Amino acid sequence: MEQTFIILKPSTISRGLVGDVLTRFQRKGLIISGIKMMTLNEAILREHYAHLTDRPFFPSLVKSMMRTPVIVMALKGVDAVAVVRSMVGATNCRKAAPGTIRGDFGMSGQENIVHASDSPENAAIEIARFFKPEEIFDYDIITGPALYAPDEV
Ligand code: IDP
Ligand code: MG
Repeated sequence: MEQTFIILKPSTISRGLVGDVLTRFQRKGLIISGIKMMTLNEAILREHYAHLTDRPFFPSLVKSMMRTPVIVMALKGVDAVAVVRSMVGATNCRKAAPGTIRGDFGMSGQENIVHASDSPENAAIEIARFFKPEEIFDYDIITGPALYAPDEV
């Protein structure tokens, strides 16, 4: 089953929204396969946001991502990457549709609550960047037959 990678950003930690955001993912039926709190540094952020290093807002983004510890997660589900991106919404919270996480919880382009992987390939790279193999868990969930039809998994 597909996995995606999420960061609950310092905006989520500072504003006390961890539970609200996590609840959305769990209610949707995504399975937490890894979760931990960590402090990010400039080196890992330069890798993670390599596509943005020459953008004028990059120094501000790095500073923002190091303002508090973050919570990183791996979430598992059928089509997990696309499902989570649609739940998260557009990058700028002011433009994100109501009903999405960014649309419901934020007002900023930079302070936009969560990171979510944009492809299965990048999800695998990001999970390997932020987690040790032994921090990712594969387990059966008791709701299995209520969550997917047999031919979906
Ligand atoms: P995404 O998070 O929706 O995938 P990316 O383009 O990958 O968006 O950008 C990564 C992060 O960089 C965003 O989530 C946001 O925090 C920040 N960012 C992107 N564009 C801007 C901008 O124009 N101004 C300030 N911050 C930005
Ligand atoms: Mg991105």
